[in-house]
Amino acid sequence: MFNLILFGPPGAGKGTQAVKIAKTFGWEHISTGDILRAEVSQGTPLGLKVQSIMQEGHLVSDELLVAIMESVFLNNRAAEGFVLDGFPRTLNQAQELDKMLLKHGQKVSLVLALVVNEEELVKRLLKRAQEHGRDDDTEEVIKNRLVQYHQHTKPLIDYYIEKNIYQEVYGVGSIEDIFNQLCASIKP
Ligand code: B4P
Repeated sequence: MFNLILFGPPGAGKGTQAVKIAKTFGWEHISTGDILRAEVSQGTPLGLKVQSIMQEGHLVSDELLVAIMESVFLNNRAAEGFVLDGFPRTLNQAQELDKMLLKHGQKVSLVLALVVNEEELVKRLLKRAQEHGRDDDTEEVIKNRLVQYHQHTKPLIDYYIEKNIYQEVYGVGSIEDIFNQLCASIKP
């Protein structure tokens, strides 16, 4: 089983590329953002709990995310690979993911990071706000999401460099060119 993490700040193109990679390699695409948004739109107890946290651009608790991911893995045991998009986002989530995979004789195979400058990130997310009206794509909330990224998620880079499974791809340019570069790094 190939376990790929697509890594990067909000707006880097993780969601966009994860869909294409999953389709090309026949793997399961797991977007924690999509899972949480579906819970919110269905008004489930979990959705009600996380709605305001997401609207403010904060991170949902590790405990909830780890429980969600555990059930996703259990429900997809036949998958040949996973593309994780938006998870892990904290050191604790990364450690819990390792433990979870180890329990099933698995490990993270590769972390591919999309590198995009902050000006471009904000531009993309504001454009998406105009097109799709996502609650967390306002200027104020985008700023907070970037702060959260720098404080909690960016430190994961060192964690994965130490494990020798971290690679970067420049994430500015055409979606197709970036996709081709990502694919060139994936060797299942
Ligand atoms: P996510 O849904 O993961 O949101 P995101 O980080 O903004 O990434 P997204 O996938 O949407 O952006 P993308 O780069 O694809 O998370 C939302 C919230 O959920 C978080 O703030 C948090 O509250 C919660 N959450 C999720 N996971 C969590 C976790 N593990 N722990 C705690 N909380 C969690 O695309 C951005 C835009 O750029 C798109 O409009 C796209 O069309 C465009 N784009 C893509 N590639 C481009 C390119 N090459 N050129 C120009 N535009 C491009």
